[in-house]
Amino acid sequence: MSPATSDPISLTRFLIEEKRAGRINPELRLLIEVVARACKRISVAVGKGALGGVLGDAGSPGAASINIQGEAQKKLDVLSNEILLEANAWGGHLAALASEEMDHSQPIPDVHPRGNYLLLFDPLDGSSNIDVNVSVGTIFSVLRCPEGVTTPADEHFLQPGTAQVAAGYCVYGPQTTLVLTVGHGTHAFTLDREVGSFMLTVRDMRIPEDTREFAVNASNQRFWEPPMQAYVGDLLAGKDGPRGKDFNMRWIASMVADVHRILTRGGIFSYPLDSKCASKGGKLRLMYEANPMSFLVEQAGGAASTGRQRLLEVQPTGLHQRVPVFLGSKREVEVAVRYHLAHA
Ligand code: AFP
Ligand code: FBP
Repeated sequence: MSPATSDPISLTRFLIEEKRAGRINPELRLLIEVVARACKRISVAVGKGALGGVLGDAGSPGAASINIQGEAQKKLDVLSNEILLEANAWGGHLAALASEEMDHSQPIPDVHPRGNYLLLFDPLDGSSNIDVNVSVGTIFSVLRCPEGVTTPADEHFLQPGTAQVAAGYCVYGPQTTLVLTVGHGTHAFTLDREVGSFMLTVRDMRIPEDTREFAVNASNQRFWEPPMQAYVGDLLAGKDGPRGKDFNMRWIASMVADVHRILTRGGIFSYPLDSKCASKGGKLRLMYEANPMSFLVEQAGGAASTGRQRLLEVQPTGLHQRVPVFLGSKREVEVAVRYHLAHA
């Protein structure tokens, strides 16, 4: 991982240089700038917390607002969704957008010009953390609108993760950090709050191939499949067990924050199949969480799998489809996959 040079590079300059290098076109450049601008607004709202009146559940007392996932929405979920929708409606770079918080995708209204890209986002991931002042984030994924489609619908979004042209997340923590890939490495930009610009702080993040750290919600242990029981059992056995080394565990319950730690210092993140979520296919969302994070992780030298298949090759069948997820340090993900394939 190479630290940023002494010559400060803003996100705007970085994107112009990517365009000059022929890695992105002007439309994609604008799209990323608009998403980054929306993330700045969300960062301000998250930072205000109770002072901005944005904590707590959306809806009225006794009648919580429920999203398509069947989860009670937080006020900041709704606000972040509105910020992203409004910011992306009029720029002419998008054909349609889809959000984890909305039942269906939305084509860009006819009053605005339509572009060639499809944008998917989870406006505020890890929202159970908002009210307790722990890191949350925004995740996004960009696909091409299929050729000849003028009014995109849900089915046009059902492209495998390998078709993504860009992906990223913004983590709202002690710092606000945007992590981005356009398919040529994974790069981190820290928000300079005084200047209001995202500045390149890590070019080419690299995830160590080996690790001694894992992230899982251990309270689900009794619901896991046998291969996951065996895998974590061996991690916990430490240096006296078959793995021959001690492992540490971290779980923030905010995928953005957990993945950011793993991109920064290695580790394996897992949300496996369990008997509570088996009928849904898993807990995490393929299109809004697993695919963009897998793209970022692979571009940083890591790996991402369902336990049985490369995540980016899963053919989506629904906009809100769920999948099991294992991602992070390459060799550790390979070990987790071996346990799953051995029990196939
Ligand atoms: P919310 O955005 O609904 O809080 O869900 C966050 C999340 O999808 C992901 O970011 C976490 O890794 C995971 O759920 C946490 O799951 P547990 O509640 O089982 O710990
Ligand atoms: P650091 O400040 O050195 O990171 O230590 C933090 C801490 O003392 C507590 O804040 C935290 O609950 C605990 O260590 C974490 O311990 P462990 O590493 O065993 O999970």
